Amino acid sequence: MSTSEPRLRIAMQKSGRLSEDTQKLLKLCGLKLNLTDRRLLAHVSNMPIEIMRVRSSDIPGLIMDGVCDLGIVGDNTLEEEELDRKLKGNKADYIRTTPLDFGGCRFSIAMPEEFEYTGLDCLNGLRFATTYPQLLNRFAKANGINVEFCLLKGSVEVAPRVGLADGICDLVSTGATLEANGLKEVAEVFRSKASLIQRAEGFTPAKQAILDTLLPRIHGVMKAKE
Ligand code: PRT
Repeated sequence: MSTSEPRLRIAMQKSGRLSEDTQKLLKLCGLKLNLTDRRLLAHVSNMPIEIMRVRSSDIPGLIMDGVCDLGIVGDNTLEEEELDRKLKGNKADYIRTTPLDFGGCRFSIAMPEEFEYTGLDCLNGLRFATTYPQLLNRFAKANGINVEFCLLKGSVEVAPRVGLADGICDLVSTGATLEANGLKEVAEVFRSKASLIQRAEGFTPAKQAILDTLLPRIHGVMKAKE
C-alpha cells in the first residue's frame, strides 16, 4: 500500500473501560491492530485504516471537528460534549452510526444513605458533584427542578462526605462504589452504552469505500452477538 493512500481514521479510548471491548470489536472485524503503549497513531496492517488512541472525553470533539472519521465512545461523553458545544455556539454535528453492546451504565443521582428521598422535588436547590453537568442540567430542566453543581473529573462519590455537595450524579454499573461511600441511587438520569459515531461531513470516495467495507463487518459482529 502506498503511504499517500488515504486512511480512515478511527478514534478509540487509549486506556480505560472501553478500550478492551473496542479492540476486541475491531479485531473481530478482521482489522490487524498493532497497538503498543506509546504508539498513539497506529496503522492497521491489512486495511487502509489508522487508529488514534486518546482520552475518551476527547473523542466527540475529534469527530465534531472532523479530525477523525469514526469514533467509539460512551453516549454520556458524547451527549455531554454535544450539549456543551451547543451552549457555547460551537460546531456539534456527528452521526451516530451504530449502538454497540458494551460500556453499559446508568448516569444516576445518588444521595447519602440517611437522606429521605420523597421524589425529584426534594432535590430542588441542592448541589451535586458531577463530571457531566450538561446531562444533569438537561434532566433538571425537563423535570422542573433547579440544581447547582460542582465539577469533579473523578472520585465524585467522595463529595458529599467532605461537604462539597449534597449529592452526586455519576455513572453507576454495579452500585458497589456508591455503597462503599455511603450513598444510595435515587433517580436515573440517563442510560448509556458505547456508540460508533462518524463525522457529519461527507467522505471522499476513497474513504467512503473503506467505510462501506468496515460497517457491514461491524453490523455482522453485533448481530452475531445478539
Ligand atoms: O479518561 P477518559 O477521558 O478516557 O474517560 P473516562 O474517565 O470516562 O474513562 P473510564 O474508562 O472510567 O470510562 C469510560 C466510559 O465507560 C464512560 O464514559 C462510560 O461510558 C463507560 N462506563 C461504564 C463507565 C462505567 N460503566 C462506570 N461504572 N465509566 C465509569 N464508571 C465508574 C463510575 O464513574 C464510578 O466511579 O465506575 C464507578 C462505579 O462503578 P460501580 O460498578 O461500582 O457501580
